[in-house]
Amino acid sequence: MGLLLAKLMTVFGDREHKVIIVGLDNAGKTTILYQFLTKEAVHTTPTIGSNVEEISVKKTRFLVWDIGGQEALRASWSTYYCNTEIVIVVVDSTDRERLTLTKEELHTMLAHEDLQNASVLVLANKQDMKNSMTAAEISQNLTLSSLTAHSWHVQACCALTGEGLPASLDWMRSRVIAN
Ligand SMILES: Nc1nc2c(ncn2[C@@H]2O[C@H](COP(=O)(O)OP(=O)(O)OP(=O)(O)O)[C@@H](O)[C@H]2O)c(=O)[nH]1
Ligand SMILES: [Mg+2]
Repeated sequence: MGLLLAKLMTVFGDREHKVIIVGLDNAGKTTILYQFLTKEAVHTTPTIGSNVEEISVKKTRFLVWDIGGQEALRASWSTYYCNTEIVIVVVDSTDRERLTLTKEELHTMLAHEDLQNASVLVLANKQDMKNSMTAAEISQNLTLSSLTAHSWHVQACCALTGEGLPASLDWMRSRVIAN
């Protein structure tokens, strides 16, 4: 009965779902957060700490935490994990040099017990840049297929235009409804 009630509350939008946005500095996390919220590209500065906004998609409410990605801030990511239902990992698709570092951060993060039930959305951002890697290349380099314990999805996007972001929100909504 409790489970049924929780599911009905999810469908009818009474419960807020916690989402965190992580990824290396300069990946485009804050730009994505505000593109989700305002459907516009905002001017950003490097995030020290975090930003948090509520985003509604067809009555499903997400509380979305955008966390600073600079090296010194990454150790604090774990303080945001508790009760997270969806982890968004933003990748700068032009940043080939640091993709291995992203891979390490991703797999370390997903081994954390607080994220055992979280779904993972990888956003291959900056697709407007002509030298960007494709979503498939990023998926392969991050070895996403090895993530058997987590539901995951990779989506190409451009935070400046918003391309790919509505599809991302639809996937997020389908995940929380399925759970
Ligand atoms: N060309 C292009 N630039 C982008 C895109 N998304 C973000 N940027 C730019 O990338 C830079 C960094 O964006 P932010 O959103 O501040 O990056 P961040 O991941 O929040 O960085 P930290 O807060 O330091 O972790 C900014 O100059 C953005 O305008 C994109 O899709 N295409
Ligand atoms: Mg930021």
